[in-house]
Amino acid sequence: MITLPRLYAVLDASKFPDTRAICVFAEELVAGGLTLLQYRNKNGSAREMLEQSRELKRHLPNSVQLIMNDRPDLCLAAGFDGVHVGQDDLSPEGARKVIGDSFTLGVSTHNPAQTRIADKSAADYIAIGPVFVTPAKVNPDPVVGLDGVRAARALTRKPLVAIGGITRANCLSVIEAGADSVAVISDLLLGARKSAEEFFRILR
Ligand code: 3NM
Repeated sequence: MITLPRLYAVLDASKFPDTRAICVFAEELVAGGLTLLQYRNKNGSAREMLEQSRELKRHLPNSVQLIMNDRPDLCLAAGFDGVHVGQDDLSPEGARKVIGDSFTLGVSTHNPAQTRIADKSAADYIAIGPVFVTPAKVNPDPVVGLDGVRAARALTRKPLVAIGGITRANCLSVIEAGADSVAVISDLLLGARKSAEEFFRILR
């Protein structure tokens, strides 16, 4: 069973003007204690994703785990450590065939039926969300709330990552509801280092 750090940062490429800004942001997060980062780019071409993710890898210490969103092929091509798939991407089993057993594999779920299936799947960890209203996802699923986190916790012993609208102000309640880790986009964007440090302080 893998262990997830309390803070799971999601770097959404659409929030940055260029690759340099992406790398500076990631380095700041790492200076704030971050050890696991997902690269997410819903609008870029595969070529742009590969270029940006390779640059990220080049800028960060090898001790930082890098997770590719959606694309097992780009995970391998970029030399990342794992991939995170959604309900419309390759299934966990399909993704596992591409990346093999030694890579980390996560899957997004949004309701108990999906969490049950994910629990029996090839995924190493399960994400549940959106916990709260989120500004960062187009067409999000219905908010599951803290009760949704508790329900997911009851359905799986796999590491559970909560996502969606999580901030320094509400993250402790999410961990207390049973999540092992909180995944965050927006509340890291302003002052990355300080924000990461504060998440770790609150969730120690
Ligand atoms: N996935 P923020 S919610 C990328 O419910 C993503 O699976 C979600 O961004 C899900 O921390 C979400 O700004 C957006 O709310 C998370």
